[in-house]
Amino acid sequence: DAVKNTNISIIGVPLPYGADRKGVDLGPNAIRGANLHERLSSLGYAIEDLGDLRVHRTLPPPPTGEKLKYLDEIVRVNTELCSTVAAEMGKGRFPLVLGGDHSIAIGTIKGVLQHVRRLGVIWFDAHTDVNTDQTTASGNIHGMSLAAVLGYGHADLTSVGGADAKLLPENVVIIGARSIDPGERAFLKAKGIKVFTMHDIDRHGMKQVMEEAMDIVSKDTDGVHLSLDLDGMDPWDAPGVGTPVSGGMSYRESHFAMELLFERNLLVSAEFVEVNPMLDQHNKTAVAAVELIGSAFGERIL
Ligand code: NNH
Ligand code: MN
Ligand code: MN
Ligand code: MN
Repeated sequence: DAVKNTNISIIGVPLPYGADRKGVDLGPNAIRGANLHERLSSLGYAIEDLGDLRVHRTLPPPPTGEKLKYLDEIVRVNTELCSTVAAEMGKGRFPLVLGGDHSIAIGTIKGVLQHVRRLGVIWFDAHTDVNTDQTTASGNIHGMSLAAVLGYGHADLTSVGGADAKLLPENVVIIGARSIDPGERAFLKAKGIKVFTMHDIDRHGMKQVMEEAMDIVSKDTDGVHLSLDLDGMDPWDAPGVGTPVSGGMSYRESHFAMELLFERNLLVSAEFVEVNPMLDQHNKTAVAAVELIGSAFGERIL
């Protein structure tokens, strides 16, 4: 078992272009505003907040039908994120990345892979994000990030941080899925990626799902990354997301999942993405993100 890392580096990535929706760029500060630092400090962690990566504020809209919207800026920011994450891990610190849209998983995971070659990933999401430019209906790159880190999709995305550093499909689990595109279904089947859908959570309960999930991602790996898309939660508890889907993980289910994750002490890195304060109610979604972070880092009710 890894020794608990008490040094956390916070990296904000105010990137909205992968979701092509205004407001996700405000996510990192909304999460900070929900008392992230205080929460982690009170748990005994030493925090260093590196601030936000620089993201262009305005870009010309992509042509209609574009299958890789804002590709260049997304690649540029993810490349910088990759080096930042790798540098922090090189100092023995735990990178905690705040989104921004889910395309930032490309930079985060590629950076982590530079230190943990045999990496497991837990992907909490209503979606499965395994589209490519060949299968996407939206052209939104946040729906392609998991495919990219597995080595599939446009070469500019798969080569961020080096094309040969990639995740193995048997070391990835997706939890909470309930909106899967036809091309994604085929991809998941072909690669044999384990998906715990909302149906599985209903049927077996979060305890069994998490135990199985953690067994899978920890088998023949040296660390686990948590990539948590807030739209995995039910929109009742996390309304401030760009693509809400009904029937998600409840407040307690998602907290319980984080508590179980902490007990196994598997995490080497984490990211919390897709918080959109412009679509939120009283910063509820950012508050939920901070509460989930608290649970993942050891907070207990009693
Ligand atoms: N699957 C859809 C797409 O590729 C939606 C993706 N939206 C997300 N993913 N929020 O997590 O466009
Ligand atoms: Mn996602
Ligand atoms: Mn999603
Ligand atoms: Mn494995």
